[in-house]
Amino acid sequence: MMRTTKAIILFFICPLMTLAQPKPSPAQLQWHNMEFYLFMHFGPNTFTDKEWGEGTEREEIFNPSELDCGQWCRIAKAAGAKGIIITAKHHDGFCLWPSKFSKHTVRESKWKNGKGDVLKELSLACKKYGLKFGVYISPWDRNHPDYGTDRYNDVFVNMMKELFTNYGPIWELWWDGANGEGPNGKKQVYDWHRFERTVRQLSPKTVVFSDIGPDIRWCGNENGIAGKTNWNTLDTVGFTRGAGAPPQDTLNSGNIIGKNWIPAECDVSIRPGWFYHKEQDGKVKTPEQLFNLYLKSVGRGANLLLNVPPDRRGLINENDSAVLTGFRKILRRNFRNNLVRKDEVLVLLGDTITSRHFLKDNERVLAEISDLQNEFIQVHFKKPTRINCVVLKELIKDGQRVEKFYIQLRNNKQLESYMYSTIGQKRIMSFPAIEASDLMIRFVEAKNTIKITAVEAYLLDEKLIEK
Ligand code: FUL
Repeated sequence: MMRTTKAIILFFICPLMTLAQPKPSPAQLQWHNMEFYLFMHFGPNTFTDKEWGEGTEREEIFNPSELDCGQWCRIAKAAGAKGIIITAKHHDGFCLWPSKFSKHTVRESKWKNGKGDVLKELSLACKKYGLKFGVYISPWDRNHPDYGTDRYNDVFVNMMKELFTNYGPIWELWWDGANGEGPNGKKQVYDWHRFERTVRQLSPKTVVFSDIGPDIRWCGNENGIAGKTNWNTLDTVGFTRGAGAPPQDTLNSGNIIGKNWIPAECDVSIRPGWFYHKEQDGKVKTPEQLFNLYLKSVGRGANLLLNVPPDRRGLINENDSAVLTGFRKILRRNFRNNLVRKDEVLVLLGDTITSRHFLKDNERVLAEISDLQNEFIQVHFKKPTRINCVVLKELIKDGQRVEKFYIQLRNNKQLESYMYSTIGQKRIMSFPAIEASDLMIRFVEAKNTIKITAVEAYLLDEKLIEK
């Protein structure tokens, strides 16, 4: 009798538990596949050598001599980036489009006699080159006369309406957390609920970034580095954007039992500053440094948003573009040759093979593991293979489940073990090279049945392994 009651209760509770596990929305799932895209900080600061404009800069200083958004897109494509997010309005309030709700825009500048529109040019170029188009719009506005009053919330909503109506589809919208004083010395009380409603109504497929989402969260630093433990889930109750955001280490690793699916995006600049400064032409990161950042962002299940600021000509500088080409080459060369053949991947229960790769729900699940004590993945290489990198992926469409696992690499003389925590969209693990006859992946803790969609191994250039 007791047993039956228990069974009935479990029958009702279990599906609920599964339901309660956060999962990505279709738009977030698509976002996860974007992996790497470019950020472009461009505006009056490009011409004044500032990082934060005062909002008092004369509009005429914005005057790129050779602006070519096609060049930005060609370089983004060549770098393997899948989209571009541009600072449509930074904290100085200058609009890169002729907004009807501001008098501090490209229309008031000398560029193309006030007839230019950077957003129009970039959104069209992105379409032409097959890149996603995203927009950064700073809520903080050091120029707008209404900033610090209720009227500014209308202004901000109206500006977003212009963006969605005239330049869509907008794939990602970026809300910066900074909230300082405006021209009248007052800080704005933002109507975030209204801002969110506006986006959802006008463009339900747009993913919205801010410190705490709703769709994408900040990774807690501007160095482009996600946590070694990186949960796609976050609790946001009691937190706000900006000063009231969760602690940076929480943003960096997420919350293991977080209620909302809000994955991390890692933003970082290819140069020391966000905006272009000539004196930083010699300080562009190297292709190897970018590869290292890739391992620490994409390789930890986050996305990489790499800032490449156009210069005063309105072009991506030659130094930056050379580095991006180099980065793409390194990526291609090192991840070209997956040394694991699909038929070498086994899921073992003791000595018995329990499953090979199979198709499920139209998703290619390579291994499904529910008995953590006894089941594990084994790659038995046909012949000993030198590797220093293993890549795993989880089927995150069903939620993020792996909490703790270790990999073991074996040959007849050596057994090396490395412990890790989360996997998520992608986990890239690198270690000193070893000639392995077998690779074992053993799971220690998980929230639910584990579904692995990729098991890969590579031999990276020795100097590229994660330090
Ligand atoms: C920060 C801003 O204050 C910086 O200027 C830059 O835009 C960076 C991406 O976000 O909060």
